[in-house]
Amino acid sequence: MEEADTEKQIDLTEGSDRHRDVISRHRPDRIDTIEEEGQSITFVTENNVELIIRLVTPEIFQLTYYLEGDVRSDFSYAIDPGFKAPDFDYSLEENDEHYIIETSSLKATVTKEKLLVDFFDKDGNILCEDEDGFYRRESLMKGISELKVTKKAPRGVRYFGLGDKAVDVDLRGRAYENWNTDSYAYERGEDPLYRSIPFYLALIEDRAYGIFMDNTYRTRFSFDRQKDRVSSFNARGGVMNYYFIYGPGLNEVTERYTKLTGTPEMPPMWALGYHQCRWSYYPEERVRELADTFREKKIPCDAIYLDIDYMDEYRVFTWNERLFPDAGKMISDLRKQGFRTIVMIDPGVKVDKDYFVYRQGVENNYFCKRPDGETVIAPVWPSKCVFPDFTDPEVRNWWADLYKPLINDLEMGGIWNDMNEPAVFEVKRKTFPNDIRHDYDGHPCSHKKAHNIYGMQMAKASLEGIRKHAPDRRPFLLTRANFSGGQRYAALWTGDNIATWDHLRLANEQCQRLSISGYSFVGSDVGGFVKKPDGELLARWMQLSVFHPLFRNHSMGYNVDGAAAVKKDQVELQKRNTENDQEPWVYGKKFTKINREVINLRYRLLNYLYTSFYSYLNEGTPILKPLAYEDQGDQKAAMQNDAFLFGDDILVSPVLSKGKTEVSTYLPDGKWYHYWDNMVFEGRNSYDISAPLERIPFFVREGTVLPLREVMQYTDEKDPETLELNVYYSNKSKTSLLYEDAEEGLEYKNGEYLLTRFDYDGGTGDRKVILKASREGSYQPTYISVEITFIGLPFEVDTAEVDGDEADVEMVESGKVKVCKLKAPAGFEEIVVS
Ligand code: MIG
Repeated sequence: MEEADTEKQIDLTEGSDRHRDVISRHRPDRIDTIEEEGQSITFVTENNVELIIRLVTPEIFQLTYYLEGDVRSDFSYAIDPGFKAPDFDYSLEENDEHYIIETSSLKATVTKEKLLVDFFDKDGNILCEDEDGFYRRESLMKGISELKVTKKAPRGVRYFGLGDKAVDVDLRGRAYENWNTDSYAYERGEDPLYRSIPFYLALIEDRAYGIFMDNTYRTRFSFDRQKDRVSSFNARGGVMNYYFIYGPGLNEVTERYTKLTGTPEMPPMWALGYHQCRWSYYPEERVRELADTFREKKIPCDAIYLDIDYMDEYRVFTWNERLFPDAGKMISDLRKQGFRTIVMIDPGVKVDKDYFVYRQGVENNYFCKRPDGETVIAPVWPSKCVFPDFTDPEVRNWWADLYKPLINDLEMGGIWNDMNEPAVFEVKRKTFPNDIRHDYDGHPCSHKKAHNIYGMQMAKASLEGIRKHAPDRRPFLLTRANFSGGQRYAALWTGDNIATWDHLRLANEQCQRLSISGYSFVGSDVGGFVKKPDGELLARWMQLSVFHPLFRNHSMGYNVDGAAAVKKDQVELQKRNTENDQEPWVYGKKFTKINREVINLRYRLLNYLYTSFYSYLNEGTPILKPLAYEDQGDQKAAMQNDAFLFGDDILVSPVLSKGKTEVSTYLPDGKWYHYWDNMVFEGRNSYDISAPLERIPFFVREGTVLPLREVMQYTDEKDPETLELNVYYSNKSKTSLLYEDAEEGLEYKNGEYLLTRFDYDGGTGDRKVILKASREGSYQPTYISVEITFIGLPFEVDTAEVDGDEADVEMVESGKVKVCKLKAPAGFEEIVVS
């Protein structure tokens, strides 16, 4: 249905017969010419719509539609500059109705009439069909109002991805917008939120594909919203430019998208430890007391955050010296206790002619301008602020250097970028007007185009600063706003959530969704940012977040008046108010113990998580996955919202409701061991699993070799003396990986890592299992022996051999199951137990 053209009504008030505006609509008609160049095929229709299909890989086709007058540019912030498109063979044929393009994996047909594009797998199974295909609408007065592609959404097709949308796992039945928005206290279903990832996946029967629209304007994705079996994606400007990414696995689609848009570098191990945050810890004595409490109570923690109040009246890159008289001393003392300090840096720069950041920015013309050249001034924390144009490389360099005192002199552990949507107080729009100008790396444009990448470019500038001023350390950066590809620069958290049970559920859904959208280094504010959780909610949130790559407790703390209620005297010392505390120890002994055990569990699992990062960085494999990723042909698995995979071999069934001490969980195909009592469960079934308050149920896949690390109070407290390896019996074979390196520093890039490949085989004889280890890389772990536990062996052990020598074994009861323990040198090659 076409919308009514109100603009075309005659303006009677003017007494003129002119239209208010001139509308034009474009739909391609018949293909007139076709041209092949390199791996690109260009179709031009008689009415001058041009479609370029670039074959990026045998599985990825890029489709770009141009009209007369469009600027041709392949500049993209999203695509990883390191991505290399390979050369490969393809064929181009034609019949009466179509052109047919085929690679070794994917086939696309283009209709000669109307330029409709359909995709098929190499066996000819349909993947995705255009419904109306390409459409563009623009007007003389407003420019492009809609650039759209409409596709069929057959019954049964499920849709996943799109970043941080606060809805259940399947996106079908709704439409979603991408426009980075400060969403304080957002609710389920609220949209848009803080970031834009215009990438989704679709599952048609058991075949998956993905679509990434590389367009930074406000975009909209609709999936059978009016039960019309149609899906569409559209943008408010720019060029229609999308990538079709074939699987056939969901996992492969995510991996391909992630490789196309890039991955970060290996995080320092400490960044995977537990983080404690609050708005805000001050003054210095309070921060020290916090640090001491963690150590006294023996609750592991690796990072402490300073929120905005550490600054001098919210001037970024300054300190309130009354609250923090000797920041350097404090940070180095915290470091000696094993804590990294992380500080917030906002984009808004206080308008103050005596302030060096403001002055430098003005002198060099670094702040965002209106079309006629005035600097835009908008209210944020310091009240009047100006905003660096992070889309200008020179501005990014300047910003990067502002970090020198924090990163180099103070050896700050990391940086936290907030409010970079960019958020603006007081106005309903919550951000800049659309006509603010940006450099866009030499492609000058308005905020309409740059809005969604503003936060990403701030993160890029910050990361450059951290890298440059601590070249030997691994950077840690946390950001709130971002765009596709921004996973290369920073970890992120899901923003200002609320301490409710539904938000715990949302945290689970949002983190899974971000992860399959290429963004795995994610977490939520544990316990909820707004309001205070009760002990049970905090404990359950802690438990879920053991399995989130970023594990950070954060809350509004004393700032109960609402985020925008800036008080002039905010920097004045407030009376200590413990009412809103949500540190792990504030709910009495029972909960303190539970929370301690939960954090300990995280530290036990660090090597496994670290290895999952390795796979994420190298293969693009998401660290969190819905169960559809495990067995996409299994309709029941595809319907699960709660249970998810953490890394490749752990399935987590979190408790997400108040008062529950049991979860009902579906397990996909194969055998799964309940971590806590080693009971084995047969997949493709649902089970009720007991989940007392102190325990989150999770399962390990049969045949897995699960590394377990010694619990420490912080990740580099000491060199581990040993590593435990749990081997979960299976009568089949399976490979598990273990990635290790120095956990900090960049030597791993020169081969100083150790990648161990464990080949487990339980299928070689009735009463026998074999575990082989092969290794790559030059890193030497500090421990010299490993403790191996074989779990679930269906036979009594007679002998165990380690590299041909008989070894002592110990049979012990563990939960309801007998397990067999033995020691081996760290560099063992083969163990046979029979
Ligand atoms: O307007 O810096 O999401 O984590 O504590 C609120 C204060 C500004 C919003 C962030 C939140 C942070 C808070 N910030």
